[in-house]
Amino acid sequence: LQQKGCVIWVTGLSGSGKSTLACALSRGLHSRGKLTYILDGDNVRHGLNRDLCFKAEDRVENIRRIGEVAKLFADAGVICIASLISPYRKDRDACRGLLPEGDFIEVFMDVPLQVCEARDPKGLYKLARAGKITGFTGIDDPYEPPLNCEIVLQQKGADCASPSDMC
Ligand code: GGZ
Repeated sequence: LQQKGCVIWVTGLSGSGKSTLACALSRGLHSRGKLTYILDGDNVRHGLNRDLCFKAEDRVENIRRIGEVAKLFADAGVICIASLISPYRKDRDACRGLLPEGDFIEVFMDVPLQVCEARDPKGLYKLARAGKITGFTGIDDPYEPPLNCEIVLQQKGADCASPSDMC
C-alpha cells in the first residue's frame, strides 16, 4: 500500500519542545499505520553533519542537507519530521521550495526565550549566558520566526514548565 510522503518541518529555539513534539507526532502517526522518520538536528549532527558546527554558514549547510534528505524520504512515501532550530527564514523557505505545494508543513514552536531558558534541559543557556558558549541561538545569535507557516504552537503560560506539556 503506497503512502504519500511529505515533510513536517518543526522550527524553534533550543528547549522549545521540537524533539518532544516530533516523537509524539511520530508515535501518533505510527499508531495510525503511517510510516514516519525523524531527522533531528541534534542527532544528524552526530553522523551525516558531524563536520558542521554552529557558525552561520554551517547552520545554512545543516538546514540544506536536512532539507534535501527530508525530500528524499518524502519522495519515498515517508512522512519525514525534521526538527531543528533552523533559525534562518530564507533557508527554511529554500527547503520548502524543494517540495510540491502542500507537501511542506512548517510548524513553529512559539515559545518565549524566557520559558526555554528557564527549562534549560541541557544547561546550555546557562553556559551561553556565562559566555562559555558563544553564538547561541536566542542569546547572541539570531532566530527569525516564520511569517507564514502552516501551524503555530504557542506555549506561553507560566504553568508550561516542560516541553512535554505540549503533548
Ligand atoms: C544553538 C546549540 C548551540 C548553539 C549547541 N546554538 O536543545 P538542543 O541543544 O538539544 O538542540 C540544540 C542543537 C541545535 O542543533 P540544530 O541542528 O537544531 O541547529 S541549527 O538548525 O541552528 O543548525 C542545542 C545544541 O544543538 N547547540 N550549540 N550555539 N544550539
